[in-house]
Amino acid sequence: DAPKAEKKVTTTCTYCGVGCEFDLNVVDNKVVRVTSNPNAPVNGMHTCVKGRFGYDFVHHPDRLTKPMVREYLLKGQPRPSKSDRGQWVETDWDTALNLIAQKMVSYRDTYGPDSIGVFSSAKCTNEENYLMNKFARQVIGTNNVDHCARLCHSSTVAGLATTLGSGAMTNPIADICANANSMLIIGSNTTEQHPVFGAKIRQAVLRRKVKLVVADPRKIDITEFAVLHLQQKPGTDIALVNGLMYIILEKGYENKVFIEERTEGFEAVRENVLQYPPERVSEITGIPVEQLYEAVEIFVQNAPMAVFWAMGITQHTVGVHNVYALADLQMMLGNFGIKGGGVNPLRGQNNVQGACDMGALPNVYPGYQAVTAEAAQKKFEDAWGVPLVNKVGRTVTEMIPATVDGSTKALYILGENPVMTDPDTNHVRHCLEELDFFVLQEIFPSETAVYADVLLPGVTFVEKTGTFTNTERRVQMVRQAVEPLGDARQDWWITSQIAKRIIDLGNRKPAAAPYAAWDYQNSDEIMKEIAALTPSYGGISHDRLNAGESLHWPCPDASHPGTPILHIGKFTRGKGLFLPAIHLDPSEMPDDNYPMVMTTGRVIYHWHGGEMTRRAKGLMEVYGQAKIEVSPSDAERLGLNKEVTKVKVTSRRGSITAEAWVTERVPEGLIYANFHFPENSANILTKAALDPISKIPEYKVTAVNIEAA
Ligand code: MGD
Ligand code: SF4
Repeated sequence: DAPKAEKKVTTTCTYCGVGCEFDLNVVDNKVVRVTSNPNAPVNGMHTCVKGRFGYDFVHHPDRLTKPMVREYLLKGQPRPSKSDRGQWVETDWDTALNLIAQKMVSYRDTYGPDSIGVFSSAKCTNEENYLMNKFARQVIGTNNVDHCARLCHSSTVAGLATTLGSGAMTNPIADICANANSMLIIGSNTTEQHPVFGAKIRQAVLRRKVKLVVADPRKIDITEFAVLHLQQKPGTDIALVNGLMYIILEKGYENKVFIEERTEGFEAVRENVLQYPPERVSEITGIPVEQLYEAVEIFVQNAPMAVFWAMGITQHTVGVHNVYALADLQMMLGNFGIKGGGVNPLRGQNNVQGACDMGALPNVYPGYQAVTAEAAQKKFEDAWGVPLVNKVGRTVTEMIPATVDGSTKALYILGENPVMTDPDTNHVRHCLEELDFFVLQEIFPSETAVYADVLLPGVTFVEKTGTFTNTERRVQMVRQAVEPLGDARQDWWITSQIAKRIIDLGNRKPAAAPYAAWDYQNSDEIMKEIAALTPSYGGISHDRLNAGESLHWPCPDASHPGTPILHIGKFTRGKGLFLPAIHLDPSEMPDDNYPMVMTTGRVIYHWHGGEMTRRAKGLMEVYGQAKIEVSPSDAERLGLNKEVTKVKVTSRRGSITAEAWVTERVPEGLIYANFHFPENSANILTKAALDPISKIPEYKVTAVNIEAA
């Protein structure tokens, strides 16, 4: 029996982009349980298993509680060897922070600001992400700042920003579930990855008889609620969506008035789509022609239709074109700026939407103000008191490989675990060995920490105050419930201390300017600076959120109620831009040596690199080791049985061995693996093949060989 709660603190979940709110029950500075809060705007009384039971990582003995520096640095000696950075020594904050400042100034002076890279964190608050953007740009003088959106929805942000002018979800989930008459879920395992949304969609299907079409290479759980499951081969979504548009045009179902009045570029898409007749599409995708016609009838007879997608669409070398195709489809049907419609990319991390909004991206300041736009550059130069660069910086997927030729010399990473989560783990390890100087700000000694020179103890979401922005663009409070463990500090405090010391030590001193300083006393002050410089957050404040308001950006001023639905009357960019999407094969196709396809993702019980969920007892009891989904026919061919339960999977980059889960969720020729456990992470196998526009890796298609182990 858990003891009676001393106090309850309402906060926002740290795991996924749904943004559930709940109460942390605290006794003796310890969270003892999570209980529902009926006023929670997105989820009401509902949470998923991670939100409810996944919190014991907070008090886990592995937590970092002291700054740590490698012994060789404290002794002023050379690094023991490339692959060995030597002993950790616990130290005090001043020693660690001063050392970082000296090193960063020396790299900037010797090799230039672009020799330093900054990774921000979608696990951290808006306020902390804003500071990481300011740190890179104002303090260091580089646009080399990015975060894990690069691995997740960079294709969405790039694709929708070009076609619509705004890269975010257009309609809130409550609106869609109340007003859509049909839905297309394409490349989103909604019930496992956004569980509370998955439950709401199921309810809409059961109670309102919404017609659900699921397009997914796997028979994921939500297909049970679908009237139609389109089971395309991985990497063929462009052909599928172009094929649907072909049929829409063939039948004359396109919304001519909407196309005429609200869009441009339609002719180019019409011509492109004519290259995708249903027979060709069926050949590329493996979907029967009749099902393509059936899907179109469902969407047209049951308007409005809302589209949902996630990483099944974005994590491809054609990720951006996948997004163009879905935006084109919805423009063709006129499903924008209305209740129950729109394009709805489901963002993964709790605050990946906010981290993008806050300018933790190499091409934009907060609020998507382009670094290449003169007016934006001047605005931030005037605000921060330093000259800024107008050249787009490097992405996460470029900064790490750039260690090999020495263009990245030093990295400052906040709350990311690239050794587990970037593609091609062996190569990532090699690249991190090449780094001269690496500061990691974490809550745990992660797999990536092996390569760090300084390890700074940040705090978890229950020890900090600030805001997260959920996938619906809804800004919500995160409230401190317990005191930080040991000497751990709020992440915004740590970044500010490093910034101040670099400014004091170096020769890049800001002129007097309204937001030049780093003297924040709390995260509320940072939010005021964000609001002043970010038009879409202009009216957002901790005061309004603490008073019970739930605000969707754009919210330009203090009296604005927020904007739940985007593109009403006109698109953010003016007219919606139709852009042709061209089908190309994935970077790796199966061949004689690697005849199977592996696709990858998470399972409901774990979170990405697993640092937090592998330290949650309840979750480990249910899912304590990696399992690879294998189809019954492949299992039979491989000779899997009660005694032979493991498989060895090999790609051109490495191999892993793990338990097989023989299941009809995957068709013959396809396996599904996750990246939660270091010894058999799918990323040992994946390839760093990037979309040329968004630079996202193709996590969803890898050619592999599989044998019984
Ligand atoms: P996480 O495991 O969430 O993944 O990539 P990452 O962001 O690297 O790492 C976050 C780290 O932050 C953890 O180590 C955690 O301990 C730490 N942390 C948590 N809270 C805090 C805090 O408040 N302060 C600090 N300082 N640290 C904190 C995720 C990335 O992975 C994403 S977003 C996607 S969508 C990709 N998906 C994907 C896939 O589908 N397949 C494959 N094969 N790989 C993938 N990798 C990608
Ligand atoms: Fe947390 Fe997402 Fe689960 Fe809600 S659905 S409790 S936000 S992990």
